[in-house]
Amino acid sequence: MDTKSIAKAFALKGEILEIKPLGEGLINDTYKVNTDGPENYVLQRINNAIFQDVELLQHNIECATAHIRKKLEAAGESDIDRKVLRFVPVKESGKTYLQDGNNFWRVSVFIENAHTYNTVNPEYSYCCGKAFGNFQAQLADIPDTLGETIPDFHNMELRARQLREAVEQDKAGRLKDPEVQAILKDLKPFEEEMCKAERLHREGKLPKRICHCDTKVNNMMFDDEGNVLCIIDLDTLMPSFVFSDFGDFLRTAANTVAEDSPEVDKVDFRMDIFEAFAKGYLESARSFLTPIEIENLPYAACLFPYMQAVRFFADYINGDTYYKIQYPEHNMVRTRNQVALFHKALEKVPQMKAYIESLM
Ligand code: GN1
Ligand code: MG
Repeated sequence: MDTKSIAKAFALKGEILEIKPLGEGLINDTYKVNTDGPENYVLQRINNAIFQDVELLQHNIECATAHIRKKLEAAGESDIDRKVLRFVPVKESGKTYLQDGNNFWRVSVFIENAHTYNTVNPEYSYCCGKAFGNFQAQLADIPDTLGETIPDFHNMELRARQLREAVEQDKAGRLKDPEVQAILKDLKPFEEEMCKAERLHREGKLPKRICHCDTKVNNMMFDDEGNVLCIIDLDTLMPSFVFSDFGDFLRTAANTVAEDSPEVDKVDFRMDIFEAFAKGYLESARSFLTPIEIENLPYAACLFPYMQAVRFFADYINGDTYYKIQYPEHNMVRTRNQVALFHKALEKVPQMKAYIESLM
C-alpha cells in the first residue's frame, strides 16, 4: 500500500491534502500528513527490523502518554494535545498501529507551531534538563508494566560484546584499515570503567526507571517563546538507568559540532551546556534520585559518547546495516566524532563533579 492508503486506514479528521517526508531520524521513516480538517498528522513506518515487538512498543507508548495526559489534566493544564503525543487508532481494529505485510505504521497528531532544534543555548538547555527530569518524575508512578522495546538497549556490556563480535566476523573486510585498529586500541582501556552501571545494577545499587532513552536535543519540541512543549520519539521509552536520559542529551547538546561532523578537531564538550542541563535536571529529578545516581551523572556524560562511538563503530565494521548512512564513510566519521567527544568529556569530569556538588 502507498502512504496515502495507509494514512486513510486511520481515523483521521478531514481529507488528506498532501504527504511529505519529515525529520532526520536514523531509524524510522517519517511523513507529515496535511489535511483540510482541524488537525494534521505524523505518519511513521516503524523500523521493524530494529523494533521487533511493535505490540509491546505501542503498549509502552500508549500507557506512558495516557499517564502523562492524566497528570496534565489533574494539574489543570490547557492545550494538552500539544504537550503530550496523541496516537490515532486504526478505523477497523481500534489499535494504534497498522500492519501491512512486513511494515508497521502509526499516526500521531502533528503538534502545530512547535520547533525542534539541533543545537541549544544554555537557557534552552536548562529548560530541557527540567523537562526530562519532569518526564521521568511523571512516569515514576506509572501503574502499568513497561517492557524493553530493544532488549538491553543501553547496556554497555552488550554494546561492547557486539563490537567484539563485529571484529571477530569482520563482515565488510574493514579491519585491515590501520585507523580501525587504532580506534579499537583507543576504546579498549575504558571498557571496564564504562560498564560500571551494569555492575552497580547487579549489586542492587542502581535501579532501573522508566526513561526516554533517546534524549537527543531534536526530540524535544519548543513553543514560539522557547518553552518546552512536548517530548517526542517515544519508541525507546523503557526501563533503563537515569544515565540514559542525562547522558544522551549532553552527547548531542554539549558537543560543539553535530554528531556526524567530520571536523574532529572542532569537537568539544561544552561545560556551559552541561551546567545548565544538570541544574534543570536536578531541580526536577532530585526528589527521586538516589545519591549513587547523582554521584554518577558525570560518568553518564562520558558513557553516552563512548557507547555511541562503540555502536557507530560496530555498525561500520558490520558494513552499515543499522544506521541510515548518506555516504560510505558516514559511520566512520560519526565514530571519530564520538570518540573525540568522549575524550573531551572525560577530561572535564573533575569540573562536572565539582559543579554537581555545588548544587547539592
Ligand atoms: C538513533 O532514530 P534516532 O535518530 O532518533 C538511535 C539512537 C542513537 C541515535 C544516534 C533505536 O536515534 O539510539 O543515539 O540514532 N535509535 C535507536 O543519532 O537505535
Ligand atoms: Mg529522533
